[in-house]
Amino acid sequence: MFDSSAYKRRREALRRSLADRGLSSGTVLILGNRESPMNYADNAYPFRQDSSFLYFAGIPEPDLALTLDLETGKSVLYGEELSLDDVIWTGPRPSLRELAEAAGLDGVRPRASLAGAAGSAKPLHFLPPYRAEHREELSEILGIPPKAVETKASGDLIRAVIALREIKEPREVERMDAAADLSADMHRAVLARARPGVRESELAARAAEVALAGGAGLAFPVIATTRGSVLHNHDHSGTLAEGDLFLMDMGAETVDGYAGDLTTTFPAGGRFDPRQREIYEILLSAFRAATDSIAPGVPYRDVHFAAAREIFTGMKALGLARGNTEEALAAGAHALFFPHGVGHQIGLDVHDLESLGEVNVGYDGQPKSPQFGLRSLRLAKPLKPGMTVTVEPGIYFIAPLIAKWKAEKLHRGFLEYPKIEEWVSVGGMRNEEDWLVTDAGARKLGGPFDKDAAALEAAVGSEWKGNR
Ligand SMILES: [Mn+2]
Repeated sequence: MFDSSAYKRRREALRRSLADRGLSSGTVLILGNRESPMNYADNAYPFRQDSSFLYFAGIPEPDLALTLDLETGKSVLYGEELSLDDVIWTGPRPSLRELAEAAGLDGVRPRASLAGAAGSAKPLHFLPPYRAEHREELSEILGIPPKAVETKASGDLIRAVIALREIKEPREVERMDAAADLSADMHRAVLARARPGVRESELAARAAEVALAGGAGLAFPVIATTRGSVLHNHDHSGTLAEGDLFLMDMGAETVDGYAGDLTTTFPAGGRFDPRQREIYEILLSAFRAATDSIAPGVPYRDVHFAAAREIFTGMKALGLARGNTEEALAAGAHALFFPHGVGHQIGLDVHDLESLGEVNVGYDGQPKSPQFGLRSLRLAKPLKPGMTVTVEPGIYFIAPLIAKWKAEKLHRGFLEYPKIEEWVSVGGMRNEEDWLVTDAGARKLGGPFDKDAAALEAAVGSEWKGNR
């Protein structure tokens, strides 16, 4: 946890921001998460506190709730003291009063009294629930059906929380740097152990080992695969073979909840073949075009298109595409190779704030484009200093997608299907780093991590060569 003054200041800033939006009465309710059963009640998933609760109270314990009275500014922690029975199984934890003190909260009340207190609050401001138990609890508090709960979530609260959380404080940037560094260590460890014959699951395990040994956890389930053209491939049953590309998209979460999210693609045998190398160089130039364009005031949509432009231009140079690049980008032809967005905000959530609605977080409430490719862009709005984002262009040869577009004669003026089909064996690749928007432009989070082809080739399997 940070110092209690950090949380006090954040709650005060929230109250001011809501007042600026004309909201100065009623109560804000932020529900902490509960344990979530995996296959029976006592066998739970690893506990993860709600990120907004972490932001405003910092306490990583289950079954808590926080209220903020907008008139008085007083905040209350709702929870139950552990019984002796609990302590036998879980060990002691600080008393509620000590927890409240650590978070700079004004008082504590029994968790059981929350429904009554929240039910009488006029009005009650809450965030949209993403867990069934919160939907159910809010449904009971409000006396409305569970399905109606989302529609009653406070738009002003959503916008105020986004405005606060998306600008990282210096102490948060420090944690984001740490998350990026530990995530890079996971990637380096996998690079060092990779060679033909090693199983994907061994490399996934190696990555998790580094995260856990670093005192952290995983920010999201590991992607570690020789089939990089499957965008979110969580299968680890394959074995690395000479000629394969290996794609790993994984990151650590620090003990206080900050996420790293990096992707590296490298040749399993330590040498890109000529075609893989050509595409990898295009990927890196797309990546650099994207990071070079990050600056305050620049819409992230432009960063997306900076990468897309390099990819399409590169494909033209290889004879896989043709025509006017700007027209191709406007039509969405590049999305055959780059069907996802160039990145998203990152912070306490790996897709930061996504539970508050992608259109609110990434588009300032404006509608998203329905166009294939562009519709997967999670962040399009202008950047501000203090925002932390991922930059993750990718280039893929997705056989079913190519076959479908070819059959439908889609973007025939821009895409050379027979030529593209010759390159399908390259599969897919993505490169991802986490970046901070600064007053002057942007900087990478965490220390250097050389992604040049030669540097990756040298690092692959170094553990076996004993040269590191
Ligand atoms: Mn990402």
